[in-house]
Amino acid sequence: AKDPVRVLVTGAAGQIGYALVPMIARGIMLGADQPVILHMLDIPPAAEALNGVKMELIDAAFPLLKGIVATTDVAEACKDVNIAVMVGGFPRKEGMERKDVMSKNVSIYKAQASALEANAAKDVKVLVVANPANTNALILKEFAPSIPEKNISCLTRLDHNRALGQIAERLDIPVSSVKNVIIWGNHSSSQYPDVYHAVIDGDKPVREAVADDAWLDGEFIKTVQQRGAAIIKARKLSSALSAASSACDHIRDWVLGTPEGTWVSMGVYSDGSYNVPAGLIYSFPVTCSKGVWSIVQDLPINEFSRKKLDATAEELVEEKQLAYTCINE
Ligand code: NAX
Repeated sequence: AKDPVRVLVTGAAGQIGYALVPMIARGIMLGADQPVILHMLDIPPAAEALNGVKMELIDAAFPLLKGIVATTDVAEACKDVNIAVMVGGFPRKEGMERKDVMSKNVSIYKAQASALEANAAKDVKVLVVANPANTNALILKEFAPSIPEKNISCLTRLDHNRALGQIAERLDIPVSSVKNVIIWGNHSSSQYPDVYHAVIDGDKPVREAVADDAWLDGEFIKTVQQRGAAIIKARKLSSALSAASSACDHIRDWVLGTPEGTWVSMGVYSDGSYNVPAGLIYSFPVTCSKGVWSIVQDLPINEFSRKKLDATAEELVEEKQLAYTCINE
């Protein structure tokens, strides 16, 4: 039998946490033959709720779940973890300035970066979900210099899956028939959902199948960009089950590899590919093999796409500057 993998979920008493931890304990993230030990972190005001989640995990009697660490101590939570899914953060509340939210998250991610660096397994893989996801991941990278930059990522897989879903709905085909959409850039409404390279049934271009450029260049993009807001409007709560499921997809593909001929979207540290400024956490098309992601190279980018890749990069440059202002204050 395999040794258990230690998986940290921060913000585990929250909505995404509640959907995510049972998926991990059922083997959806790391495979049906991979035992796990769950590490769950939340803050003291949520300690009682966190303990309730722990009680339910015990009650669910998951065969793969070999242990539970539920704590409000960051160092304890990070001890020897192999995978860290960072869902905890400071949410934007009505009337709050962007800078105030950034400042709160900068201090959280700075502290958690140090805790991971000091306590996690040396080859820990980190996925940041909490918003602003790309910039939180960048802060984490900057303050955990001994964690390789290749091991730090943020979640744009939900946006990727939303794009697959919209194409499937439009064509009335199963979502499994659609692949190779791309989310470029920031996990925000400036993201660019790109279907120029997407295909259905293995090789038919999505643009040919849909045969409606106005829809693809307009409503489709907007729907994906605004999907989070639409979910809040409908549910009066933000996306949780889809976010949790996509976080599992992200880690599973990263650890176990992407299928041949398929790429996915991940927010990763830019090396300057596609003329995206180096030093940002930016969502790219990636393939994964043996636990390592690589940016898919040499896709042709037309003028329409170029503008959108640049606009979302520009927003990330601004976020980075704002984050640094907060660090230096
Ligand atoms: P909730 O408010 O339900 O849960 C957040 C949890 O984090 C709470 O239990 C809170 O006590 C805890 N927390 C706060 N500060 C913490 C800290 N310093 N250490 C540990 N835990 C801490 O939010 P939820 O709906 O679960 O969303 C979590 C985050 O995911 C939010 O930042 C949200 O914006 C972000 N999202 C990101 C998505 C993505 O695709 N990247 C999509 C879904 C989601 O909106």
